[in-house]
Amino acid sequence: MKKGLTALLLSALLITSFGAVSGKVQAAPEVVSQTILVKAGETYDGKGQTFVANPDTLGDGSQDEGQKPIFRLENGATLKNVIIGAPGADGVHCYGNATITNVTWQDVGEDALTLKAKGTVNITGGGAYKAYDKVFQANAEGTINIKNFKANDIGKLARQNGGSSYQVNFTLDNSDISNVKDSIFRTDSSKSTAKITNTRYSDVPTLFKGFASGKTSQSSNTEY
Ligand code: DGU
Ligand code: CA
Ligand code: CA
Repeated sequence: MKKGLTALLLSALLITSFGAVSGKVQAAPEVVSQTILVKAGETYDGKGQTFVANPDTLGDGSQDEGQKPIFRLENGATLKNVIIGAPGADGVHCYGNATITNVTWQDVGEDALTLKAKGTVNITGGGAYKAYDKVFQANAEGTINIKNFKANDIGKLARQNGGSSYQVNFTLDNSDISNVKDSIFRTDSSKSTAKITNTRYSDVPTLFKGFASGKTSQSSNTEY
């Protein structure tokens, strides 16, 4: 119908020009060829920009180990308002305490974020999608707190490095987790703990895997 088509074209034009004027059109992804370093105590605000790895220098986002991160956070650094697209390589590496706010992994690479040195990582907002295996990886003792987060189509939400016996405390609060292949939290350490509160989940075979008895708790969660 001619009238309908004209109206459609006109609205498309309006939306496009409104986007351009308001500056809300998504910029092209930034291709990162060398890991971006966020120094101790400093904040990197991505302002909603999408970042992808240069597969030739950081990694192709496959399950191959040894890929490099897109962001490396020193102790006490903050990463916020960042979208990590594909390829995601080895995501974000945290050396000590870190604050991760409103960071979304659209297509998780080898994994999304790794705790590489003792510390507490507070992840608030954002989400992780299409993780063949792990989203968050704890390769050092510490705490990983996940809040107001979304995850869909993942292997595990968080995994303590296989075979390690240090203590990791995991918490998940007020989040939406769906289509999980393995579990939400997994460890091999009898010292580690995990707690899930106020979370909605669907298609999750096991919430906790490998934890010693009495080390896990869950409350006010909804399975749908
Ligand atoms: O034995 O150490 O998957 O940091 C396996 C490896 C493996 C780590 C981990 C990671 O657990 O490479 O990506
Ligand atoms: Ca790995
Ligand atoms: Ca990794």
